[in-house]
Amino acid sequence: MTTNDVQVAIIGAGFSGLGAAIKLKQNGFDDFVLLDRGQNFGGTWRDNTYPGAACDVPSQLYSYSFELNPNWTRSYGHQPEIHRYINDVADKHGIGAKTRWSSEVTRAQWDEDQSRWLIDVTRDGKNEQIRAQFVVGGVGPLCEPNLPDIDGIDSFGGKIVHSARWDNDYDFTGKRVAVIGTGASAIQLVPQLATIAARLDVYQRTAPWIVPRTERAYHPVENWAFKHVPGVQKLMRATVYGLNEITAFGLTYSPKALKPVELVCRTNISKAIKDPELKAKVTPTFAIGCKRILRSNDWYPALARTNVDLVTDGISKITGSGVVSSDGTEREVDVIVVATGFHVTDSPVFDAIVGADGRSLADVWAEIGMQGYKGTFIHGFPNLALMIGPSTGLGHTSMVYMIESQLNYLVSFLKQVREQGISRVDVKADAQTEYNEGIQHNLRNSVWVNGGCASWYKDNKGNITTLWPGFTFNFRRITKEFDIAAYDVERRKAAVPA
Ligand code: N01
Repeated sequence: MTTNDVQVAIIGAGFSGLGAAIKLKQNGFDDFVLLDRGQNFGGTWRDNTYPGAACDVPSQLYSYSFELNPNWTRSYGHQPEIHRYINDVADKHGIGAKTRWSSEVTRAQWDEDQSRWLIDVTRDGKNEQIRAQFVVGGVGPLCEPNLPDIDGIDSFGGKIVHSARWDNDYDFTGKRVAVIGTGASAIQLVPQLATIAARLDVYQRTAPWIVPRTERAYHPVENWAFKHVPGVQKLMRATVYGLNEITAFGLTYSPKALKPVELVCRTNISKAIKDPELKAKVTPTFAIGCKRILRSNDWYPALARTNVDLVTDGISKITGSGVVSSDGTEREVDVIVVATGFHVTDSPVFDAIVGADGRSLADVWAEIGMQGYKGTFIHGFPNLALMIGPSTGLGHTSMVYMIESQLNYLVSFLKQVREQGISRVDVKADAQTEYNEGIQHNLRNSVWVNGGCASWYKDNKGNITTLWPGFTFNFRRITKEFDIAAYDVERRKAAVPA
């Protein structure tokens, strides 16, 4: 088995990993490698190719600030366009040459004697090891599909496809389809399938709140202005950012402030659905914002179609030929689409990362919950920076903003490493604990805690460990400079004069 030495190994070539690679290169940290199990850049935007896949964050916010995209064709980007943007940025910065594709990281273990991370990689079926001083984890929280544990699912004789592992060669035309789930992915793919499927049964466990999607095509004059008139796109971006931050106030501090949004959603339902029974089924029973607020204009019209059935009885089992709901009805189908989300707080990736005391992230977090410091460093896991780590998720604006805040922190950290000859850092346990107490304190009045819903924002103990509570500019502020006082630091020993 070959072993390669690098200063920094970046895992994952999505927005986080690519951003890290660009920032490292720009700041003179050239000794790095980017590892990804896929074949091109994009991460979740490469993997989610289901029909209708699009972003529910305005396109003006869905780019790096240092690579604005004047060519967005719409006010909300669709998957092919976002995927293309990410790959164009990677090309422009020459990151492909630093990237190893088809490289699946199976384990990363901190070796105290060598003061290095030992990273096991399977590449095209062969095993390799990479020895790195620092690891940047850019695998993202939405990378491991969650397959529902439903009785009999393995016995289904037809096709099963997860929304994040779409089979674009399969023709849904004229098929009898069941879709399990009514989250962000399902509400985008169901309206598309509804127009071609013979029959579509949508299995809803919890009705989501849905606001209208104010999507429009950009006029060529707007694209021209984005490209040629200095400041226009930046001003538009700043305006959209500011408007979105208002929602953060309601979500975190005053859920009552979201009532007008709820009214908009109720009107949305009333306009599209006349049948009182269906209307009752699609009206959520928890406070708006507790689960991600979704955006769609075609979800309710799709449910109102004659070939679509919204099933709310719950699934009791899956047979060889169909889905049985809790009232005993079996609906036969050719294909089951599972739009059931991702392993967020229980990702298998956490088992593969093993820290200084031989315990994995999964072991540690099983004990204390998914905790970190500034979403990036984890006590006991020296020299590891996680992108979109604990308490960095958002319900109201672009994750790219959070990623760029973490990139600032990462670069500031690496600059101090370079300037001060730092060989090992580990965030102090008490700094991490205090930080997380602050997060939980800020969450206490939030809709995520008090809104009366179950969501993937919570871990299995019911704690919210995925979300950043409050305004994102506060996260930008606390990640501006690497605050070395919060860390235990070891420096390289000075060379002994001969
Ligand atoms: O997954 P989800 P998603 N039996 O976890 C249901 C991002 N995203 O892929 O609500 C029956 O939200 C589950 O029911 P319930 C975005 O951050 C972004 O849709 O738990 N049903 C729910 O309805 C989003 O939040 C974009 O009761 C089961 C659904 O499956 C995240 O990805 C687009 C079940 C899962 O919803 C995940 O979205 C798409 C079971 N056993 C996604 N298990 C953008 O536009 C689960 N469900 C940026």
